[in-house]
Amino acid sequence: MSDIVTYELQGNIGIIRVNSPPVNALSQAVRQGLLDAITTAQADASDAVVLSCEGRTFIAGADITEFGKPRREPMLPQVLDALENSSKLVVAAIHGTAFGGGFEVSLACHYRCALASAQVGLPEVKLGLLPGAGGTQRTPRLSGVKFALDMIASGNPVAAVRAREVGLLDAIIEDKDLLVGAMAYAKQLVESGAPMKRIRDLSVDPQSVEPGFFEEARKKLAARARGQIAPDRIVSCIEAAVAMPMDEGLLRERELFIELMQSPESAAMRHIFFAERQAAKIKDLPKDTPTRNINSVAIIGGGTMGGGIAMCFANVGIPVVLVEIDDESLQRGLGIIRKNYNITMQKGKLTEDKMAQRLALISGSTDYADIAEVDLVIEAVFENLELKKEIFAKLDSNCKPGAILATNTSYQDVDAIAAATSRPQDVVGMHFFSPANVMRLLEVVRGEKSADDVLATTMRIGKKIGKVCALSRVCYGFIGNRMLGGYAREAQMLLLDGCTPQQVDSALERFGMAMGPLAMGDLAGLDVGYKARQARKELTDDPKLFRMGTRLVEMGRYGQKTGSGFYKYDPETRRRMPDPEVDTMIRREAEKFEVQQREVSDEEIHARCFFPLINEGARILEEGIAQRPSDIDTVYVFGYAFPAAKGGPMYYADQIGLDRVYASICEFRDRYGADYWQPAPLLERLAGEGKTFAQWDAERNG
Ligand code: 3H9
Repeated sequence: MSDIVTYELQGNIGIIRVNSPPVNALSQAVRQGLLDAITTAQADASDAVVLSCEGRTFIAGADITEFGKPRREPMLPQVLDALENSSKLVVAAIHGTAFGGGFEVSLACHYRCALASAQVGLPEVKLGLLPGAGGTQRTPRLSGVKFALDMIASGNPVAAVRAREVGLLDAIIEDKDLLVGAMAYAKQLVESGAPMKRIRDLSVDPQSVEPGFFEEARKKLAARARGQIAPDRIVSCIEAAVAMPMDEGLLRERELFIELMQSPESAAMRHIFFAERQAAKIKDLPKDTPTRNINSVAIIGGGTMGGGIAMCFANVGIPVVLVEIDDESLQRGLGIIRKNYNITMQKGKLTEDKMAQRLALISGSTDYADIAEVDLVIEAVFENLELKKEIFAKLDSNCKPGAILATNTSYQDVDAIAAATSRPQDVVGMHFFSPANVMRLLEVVRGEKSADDVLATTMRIGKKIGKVCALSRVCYGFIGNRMLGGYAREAQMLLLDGCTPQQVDSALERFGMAMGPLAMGDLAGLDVGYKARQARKELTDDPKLFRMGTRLVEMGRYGQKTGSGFYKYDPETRRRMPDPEVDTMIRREAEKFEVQQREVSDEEIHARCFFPLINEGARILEEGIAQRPSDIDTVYVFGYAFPAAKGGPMYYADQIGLDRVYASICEFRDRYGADYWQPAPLLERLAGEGKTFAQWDAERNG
């Protein structure tokens, strides 16, 4: 037997231990080890077998690194059959996260016990997949159809106590030592003559499913699936669990699992899974770079952004001081935080106790002397470089040596801000996205002089507060906002060419964007972009540039906050509606600029909006602003709601071919001018060599 899976007999209990760091994923070696261990147990003196894992978690799923590679026996279903058909009673002992194939392993056991802190889940949908080792058939047999469908289609984890309530777990182990508790539980089952509970022997009562239930579920899921097929196939599997005997249901599940495994959508989502984890790694920093302790935080500025950031820290138990210029602003800021928590509580997502605990961690001050001892300060005031410099000079004279001084700026020069202090090595950018307590992305901006341990600490704390971190060097707008310029520009240019706002937005939403750029402009406020453009002297003075946004602001249409922008908004529901007044304005502008309006295809809308993203991404890579193409994908998926099922803009470009992207950009340059369209040198080179961004990245890293 391997070291990865061991088996030993203690008294009348056999113990299978999986030890395959970091997360005990079901690699070929683990599958083989499990099969060998359960086979051994059949012939020894054990009355029952406990399956447990070493390290931080129970089996966290199939080994995703093996996907797309040649099959290597034994396959997981064979291992599960051996567990389920074992003549000795098998008890899974769960700690950490029993996810995907890991939870499916436990479902093939006869009983499941877990620590209260454990979670179970079937997150395959987040990889464009479905549970492919019986999860769709066994889960509804235990928890009922509705719970199973919610759990599998959302991919969200279920806390052990809840899982016990719905029947997915049989016992919660109170003992601190899970193995001791699980062995006692197994003994008790043996002594009480508990039956070998094989979930396959249960069935789902068809009467428990209301007529039309699956149709309705399909419709709801399609509305939020943004073109993904996995949710639909999950419904088909659960339907099979109700309508078919176990073996037929398993076959159906396998067939649909294989279909998804081969889909471009799953390949893209798996790319994002690894891209997300890779993005947090800083190439030139050794793994063992020391980090500083962060036990207290101050936020300068109690506006929407500052308040949201404060909540991120309070949510993980770190005390935060919110600093404002006067008491009135402070009370307003604290009031917004309270209101936000209240809304979450009313939605049932937070208990009153938890809310009180979190609020108690947030205090306020108007005096910098009160933040002298904090470990991390995040400045979140409005975008004015002079003001930020002033604040950093004040932080420099008030904060203890070694405190990390971070700015949440979206655009400003982090090096100029750092230069306002005597300790630029302690300064870093932490660019949160709004609403900061919800959005997953955190761009960590590395200043010229940011110290290694400051960067390593910022990455660590970012992960602690639940963010997906990606590193950017300093430039205007960093990775995300810098790339966005051309995307937003073309969305408006398309209007001049004859598109309506809803045509542009819908085409991009059909592609999978959560919200089209014009509707997004209305949400953010058109006046915000208008003011930012006025401050940017380097922009071309072509009057057509952002003409529509400018005209709308001049008309007093700032977006949702004034009830109208590119659209008009229902005051009750905030639903967007096309506005004939906007269509007329667009036509007039086109006439003025002598633009011949025409029919524009979805394909052109995609190319005009996404290719500038890709082109700027190529420049960002060449300049070393982003470390890797996959970091850019991470930024776009987690910060800008680019569909994960398309893998991010750089991955998408690789799939459609850089030669095609390059050729289109050249065509647009000939049509619209080189001020707007100029292929990035890296794109031009790779297109010529027939390479992808991923290949370029792999070659660079040897
Ligand atoms: C499946 O199970 C299909 C089956 O239904 C059917 C089969 C027939 N495989 O996230 P972390 C690596 S689909 C390989 O930073 P955390 C990860 O890349 C799978 N590697 O840790 C990273 O590597 P590195 C269903 C994996 O503590 C390291 O482990 N399961 C896998 O923040 C640490 O990861 C899932 O989708 C894997 N399955 O979170 C669960 N998982 O250090 C996916 C992780 O080189 N995993 N790695 O960068 C997770 O959700 C989180 O990793 C977990 C730990 C919550 C477990």
